[in-house]
Amino acid sequence: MKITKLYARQVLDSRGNPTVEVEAWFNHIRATAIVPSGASTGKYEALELRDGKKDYGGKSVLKAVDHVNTTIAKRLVGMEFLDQKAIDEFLISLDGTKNKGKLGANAILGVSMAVARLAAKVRHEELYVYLGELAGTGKKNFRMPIPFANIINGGKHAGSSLKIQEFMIAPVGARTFAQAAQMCAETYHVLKGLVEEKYGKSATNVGDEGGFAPQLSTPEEALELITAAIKKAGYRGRIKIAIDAAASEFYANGLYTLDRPYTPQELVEYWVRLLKQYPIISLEDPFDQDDVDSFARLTAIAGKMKVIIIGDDLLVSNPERIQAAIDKRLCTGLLLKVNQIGTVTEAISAAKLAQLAGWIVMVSHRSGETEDTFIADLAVALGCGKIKIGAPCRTDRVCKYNRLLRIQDDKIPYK
Ligand code: 2PG
Ligand code: MG
Repeated sequence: MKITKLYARQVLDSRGNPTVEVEAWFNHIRATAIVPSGASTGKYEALELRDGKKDYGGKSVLKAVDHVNTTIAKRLVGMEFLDQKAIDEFLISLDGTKNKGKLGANAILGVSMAVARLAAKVRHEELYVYLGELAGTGKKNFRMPIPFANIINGGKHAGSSLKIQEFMIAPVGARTFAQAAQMCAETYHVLKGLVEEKYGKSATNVGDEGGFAPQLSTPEEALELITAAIKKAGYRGRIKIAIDAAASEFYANGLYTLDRPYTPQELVEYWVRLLKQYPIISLEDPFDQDDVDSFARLTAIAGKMKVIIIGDDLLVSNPERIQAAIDKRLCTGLLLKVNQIGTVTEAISAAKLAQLAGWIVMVSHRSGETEDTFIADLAVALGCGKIKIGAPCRTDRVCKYNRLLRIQDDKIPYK
């Protein structure tokens, strides 16, 4: 079965920035995909091609759209689409650069995801079933993931002075995904009340991922609020906490600037104190992407405390960087973002490599999202048991919860 038409257009993401939507066609059957976009992007990510002209403040993606409609369509129309690996390898070689900088990772990923959706559609399979086949997971390994809900937003995703980017809740004690979603939503609403009480009504405005963004300045303030909300919602012990520091964003000249400048060693000690004090189960990007010594130091300590250290900017979902991190024991978890690497096949390889090393894998959204729910299916297909999809607020986040609620009805077990 061959692709009969490929078409891309510019659409908008949740921040009102342009992004690439791709349609892949087989006769009258059409499958679409929309590419997400980050704000705290790692410096080793595949290249998101933006026009840099005056439209949309330099952010239009018409060049990437044009690459799909001309260079890529010219070669892909007529190609077998049931062979995802061949399609993705072809796209990689057509680009020819290491960071997908010629065609743009946004152009390539849009095509890669749309082709996978087309294949699932033509085979009358749910997307997660098809992705499971690509990953070689097998139906018995499909799992509903624990949602990691970012309910206090800071860093580049909010307008407060909180340097740490994400404070998440993880309903590890739920029995089903529906219960997990309910626990997140209820705690979120209790938190809203607490935030309003303490910081006033305007503090309940939300950041890019739907979490609240009150004027907090220390991580402890955020953790106290969340701990109180969990307790008041009645979920003490059943909801744990996770942090994404996105530390590359507050690192310069060898120092991390939080409430004051911290040396890498001071920051290691600070994290250990926080891990001891609060029910934190995972800590993402606690250090800058190049500060590998600190990653290794904290990972060794956190392992004994059963806390997962997750690499995001550090790994950029890139199998080569993941392998290096496995060898050097830099972390124990992979944050998997399809647009950091740029094709479905490479994203699946990244996940399998991490799983093989005994790491956990957490599939993740970007701060700039859309109505596309591809990552919900991917998490179920990989059976990885964890997904980061923001707060249960705003349709760009809620659509992932809702897709998972629908998949759950196929009787997929939780966790
Ligand atoms: C992160 C992500 C998603 P961004 O750092 O993990 O939460 O943010 O998409 O801005 O890189
Ligand atoms: Mg991150």
